[in-house]
Amino acid sequence: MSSEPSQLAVRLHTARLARSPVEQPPAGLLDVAGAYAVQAQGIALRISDGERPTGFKMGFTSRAKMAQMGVHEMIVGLLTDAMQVADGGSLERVRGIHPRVEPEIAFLLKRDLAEIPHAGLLSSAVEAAAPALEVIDSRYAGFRFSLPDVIADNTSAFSYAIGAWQSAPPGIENLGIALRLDGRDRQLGSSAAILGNPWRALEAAWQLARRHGLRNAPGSVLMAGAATAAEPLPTRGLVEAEVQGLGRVAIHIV
Ligand code: OOG
Ligand code: MG
Repeated sequence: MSSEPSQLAVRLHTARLARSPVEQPPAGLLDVAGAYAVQAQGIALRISDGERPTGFKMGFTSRAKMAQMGVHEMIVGLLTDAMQVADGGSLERVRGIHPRVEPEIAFLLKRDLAEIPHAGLLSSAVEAAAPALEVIDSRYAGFRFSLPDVIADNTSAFSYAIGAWQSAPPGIENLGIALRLDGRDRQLGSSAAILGNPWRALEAAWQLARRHGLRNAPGSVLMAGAATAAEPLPTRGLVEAEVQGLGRVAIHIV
């Protein structure tokens, strides 16, 4: 195994395509800035495969997720069109290595966050909100990673689905959130678990995007991060997230 940071992006890209996990890089190989550089190399590989960026995803914005994965700092990753599944659409379980699913809230961005000069203007960048599902799939063996490892692996991004956008969403500060598998509640939480208020995920994304030079086109998505721990993705069946007052989104696992 090579321990060069520049080769890690290729190893992770190949692991995803081959559905075969890789070992974590040696501790200390990467710092956070170096990990975002590896993430950017990985995105460039996906773009050269014909994919198009569709937005950002925040990670570790809730204590439930931090505790589940043992990482205690927020992270940001990039979404592409190849990851998107339509609401009501199907996702092939075999495309993943060891996928997990989590309930989220998504924002539709009408402006590039990098162009917003201060946090007080951030709400002007948001067009709408929607319930969302994220399917994560670490490219590391055992779904184990350090903070730089998971950043380099584009924050385990694998697939996502978004429900109907609501342009005048109800107050989203404290809404009940459920993750259901075949109609059974598997995780229950509140949007308040996301940094105390999911709008704070927007500010955190803005800060990280500025720090790491990420840009987004108008019409991009921002996933605020899971409100609950993730569940293993079932081999078949219906996976659904419902956010009280905001609606539901479901995908079929085939
Ligand atoms: C990293 C991604 C975290 C979230 O919503 O907190 C994330 C992982 O858990 O593998 O997407
Ligand atoms: Mg997530």
